[in-house]
Amino acid sequence: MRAAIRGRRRTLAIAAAVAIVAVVAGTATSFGLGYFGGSATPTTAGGTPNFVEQTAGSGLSHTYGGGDGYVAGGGVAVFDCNGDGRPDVYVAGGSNPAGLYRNDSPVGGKALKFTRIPDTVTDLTGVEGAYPIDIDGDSNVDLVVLRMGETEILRGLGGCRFEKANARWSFDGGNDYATAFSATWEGSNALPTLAIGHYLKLDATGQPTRDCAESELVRPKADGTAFDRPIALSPGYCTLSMLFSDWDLSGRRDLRMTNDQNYYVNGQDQLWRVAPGEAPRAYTDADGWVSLQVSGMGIAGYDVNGDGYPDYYLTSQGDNRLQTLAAGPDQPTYRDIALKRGVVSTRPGSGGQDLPSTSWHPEFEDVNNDGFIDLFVSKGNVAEQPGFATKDPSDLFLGQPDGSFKQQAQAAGIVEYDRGRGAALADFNMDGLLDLIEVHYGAPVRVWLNAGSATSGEPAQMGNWLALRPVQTGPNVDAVGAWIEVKVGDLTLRRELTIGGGHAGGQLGWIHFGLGPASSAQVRIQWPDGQVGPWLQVNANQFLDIARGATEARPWSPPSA
Ligand SMILES: [Ca+2]
Ligand SMILES: [Ca+2]
Ligand SMILES: [Ca+2]
Ligand SMILES: [Ca+2]
Repeated sequence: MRAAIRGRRRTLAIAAAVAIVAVVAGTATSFGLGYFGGSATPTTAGGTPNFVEQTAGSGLSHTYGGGDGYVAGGGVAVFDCNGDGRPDVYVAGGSNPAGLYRNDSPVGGKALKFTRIPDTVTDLTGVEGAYPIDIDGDSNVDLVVLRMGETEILRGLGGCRFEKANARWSFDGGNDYATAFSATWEGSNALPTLAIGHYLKLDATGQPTRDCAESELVRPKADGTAFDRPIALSPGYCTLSMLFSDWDLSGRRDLRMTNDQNYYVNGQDQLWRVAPGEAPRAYTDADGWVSLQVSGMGIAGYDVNGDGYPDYYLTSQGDNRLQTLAAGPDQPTYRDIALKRGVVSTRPGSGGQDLPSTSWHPEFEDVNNDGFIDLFVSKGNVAEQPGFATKDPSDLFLGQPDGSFKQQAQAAGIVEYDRGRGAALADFNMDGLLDLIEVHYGAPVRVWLNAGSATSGEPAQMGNWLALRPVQTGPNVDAVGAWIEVKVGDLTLRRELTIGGGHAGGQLGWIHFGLGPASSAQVRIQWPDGQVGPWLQVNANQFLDIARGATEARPWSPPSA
């Protein structure tokens, strides 16, 4: 009996090995779509996806607006507030109340549907933006809500309900013009380290002055139950976006801040060295840091040039930047490759105005699932700022096999002339195509369904994809700081899991990868403490949970409609 079982196991093992060899050779045809090979390397650019606006009828009826104190906010947080796996949204309102919208889009359907969840806890006024983060690791996502006034931590209770939690965690929410946020878990701390970005100082009446405020770093107390007093990140240069990221792959996450040159004097963008147990310190030219002055609005990190180190896209007015590590990981020396790669985006891509653009939220995602990363950039005039385009539509740059990007906003169907602010690319109907939500200043939020290659009717897939969710035991249950690697033939896609960046809002949840023609891939997680998991063989077109220590990825099925 024992021998028989052993014999059978060996047969299975051999069969599995043969299957893997077949997949690697690209000859497996037992799964996947038609002629598509198993782990075929993406080599050709996909087509332009067709985004169909569905704002009317989506149930998402919301406008961000207000006076001078709200021209620079307008963020949206995308995360799952009720544990059904579908991404929900929390949208800033400025002087209007913010709004929580539960995602009720039918799974795999062709209509985006949202339901407003009214609640005095979340219907806050004065909201500039918000970022999702599970601060206490209880698997209910919490929110850090950036405001004109007190920054509020809202603790998730499940079922899209929240409670105010500043007092619970001794968090000093201050009374500021908060516009940026990022977070990281330092060492084995039970609570994260938070960075709150402040824009302008407020006067005695709470109105913005023209002087830059200092931002702050908030670390947990040693006993892990509460936050310590904020540490000023001085000097402050009017910060509009910040991002903890392991720029040198050292395992330490430093804090990049992009700052608005319209207000500072002798200022610049900043990179703070944040090492456990040490005071934060801004890198200087003596460290190799190159001074950079931009009208910094947003940050997005992605390894665009494939050298293993993240590059950083910075939105500005006139010319955006794509900063790449220039002299190896020993020094934070960056040079610009935005022009070379086709993403400088100085002027509007359409609309006919030959005036500089104003860019806000950048986001790297693969919207056509071809295996080449794409870049969305929201745009819009500050208010009525002269000298800058007023018809300034958002950009969609599609990544090409040669590493350049091609503007396709018009062809994709997302061109409109409201003043764009925060945004998110997320798969709201769970069909493997990333949909789009965009907040505007003084005009309604818009949502678009990504219908892929379909011009009408049912969405049609463009390429294969994966949606991955790494999970580990607490405190940092969502593995913020991990790197996800996806090997597709000869191509390895890598993403760093971060909280922060963008413009006044971010996402927590499924991490999306386009696979192009490949119907299978290998995935691997480098966990936040540096431990590297095994390569896991997975089939395409699935949602997969990857638990730390597991020897296979666990398929997750969305609830049926
Ligand atoms: Ca949900
Ligand atoms: Ca929580
Ligand atoms: Ca793409
Ligand atoms: Ca979708």
